[in-house]
Amino acid sequence: MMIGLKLDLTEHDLPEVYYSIQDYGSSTARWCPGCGDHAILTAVQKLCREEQLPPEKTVFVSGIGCSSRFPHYMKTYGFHGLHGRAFPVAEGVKFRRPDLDVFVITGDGDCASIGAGHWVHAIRYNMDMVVLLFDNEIYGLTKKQTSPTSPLGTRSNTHPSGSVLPPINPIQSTLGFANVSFVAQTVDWNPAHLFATIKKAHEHKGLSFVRIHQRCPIWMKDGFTNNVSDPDSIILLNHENGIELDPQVLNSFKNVVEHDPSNIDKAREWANTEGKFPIGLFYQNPEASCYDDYGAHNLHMPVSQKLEGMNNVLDRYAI
Ligand SMILES: Cc1ncc(C[n+]2csc(CCOP(=O)(O)OP(=O)(O)O)c2C)c(N)n1
Ligand SMILES: [Mg+2]
Repeated sequence: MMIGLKLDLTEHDLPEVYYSIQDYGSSTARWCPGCGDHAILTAVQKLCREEQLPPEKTVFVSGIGCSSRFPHYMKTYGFHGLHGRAFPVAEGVKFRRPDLDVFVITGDGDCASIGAGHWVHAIRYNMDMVVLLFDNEIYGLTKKQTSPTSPLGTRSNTHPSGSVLPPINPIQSTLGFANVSFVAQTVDWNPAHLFATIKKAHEHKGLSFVRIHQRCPIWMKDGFTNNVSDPDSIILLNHENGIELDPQVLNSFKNVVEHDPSNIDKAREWANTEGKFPIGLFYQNPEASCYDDYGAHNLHMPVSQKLEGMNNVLDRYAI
């Protein structure tokens, strides 16, 4: 019973449709308990809710790996593709459907090993999409093979006596690729920083590359334990144009340094840091050319007309 309560809905200017977190959640995630992927899923669903991304206009494209199961857990469009091939699929989607919000989900093996060629060119094409690299420093799905980001000496099924080659640093590499426009690093165990980083990446026009240090409690039990228990092992890159953090979150870091994300030389220096690892926005260049600007937009046709054209062509093959 509502006595004396007068609801004047016009005053509140309620949106016709409001998407809640539940509207983005699909089946229960089948990742192991304690896997960092759960935290990333939560952060992404929160972003979708905060930005009110229409599920039918949002696409998650992945390759193969534990992390690449991500699209199954989002009630949006999704494409769980082939190992290492998330980038070209996402580029195809974005080129033909610039109206869609595209996210790429890739693992360290998926991106930096079998998919490395596509990684280089995706950065150079700089199409408007968010790339989340789930870096657990191991092949998780196939149960512990050395990945290109495994620290030197990592014991795995492929290197029982310890890996013998120095790892690739995805931040350092990406900062070296032509036409790079956005590079950030975060960790799965700091939800505030994780969320703020993904949000900043989503705001950027162009390809936003975000490497997320991600825990794998089964195959890399000791990975990141020092960093999780000792926040001082992390250096926070801070700047007015960087990742926006609440003062409480900012104050929880002991090592905070000012880093202007327009300075690529400094960004490369930070990427080379040994021992402690820096998180935050390394580099952003909003002026970099976007290859999608030469796609559907450049045909001076509305998307509806393009779709009609595509459907006409496909109809020729209808049986
Ligand atoms: C062409 C091809 N080669 C190899 C495999 C086997 N395979 C599946 S997932 C995977 C590695 C996954 O590691 P990563 O990308 O780091 O993802 P994670 O499972 O750690 O999230 C490999 C080698 C495959 N599915 N397809
Ligand atoms: Mg991995």
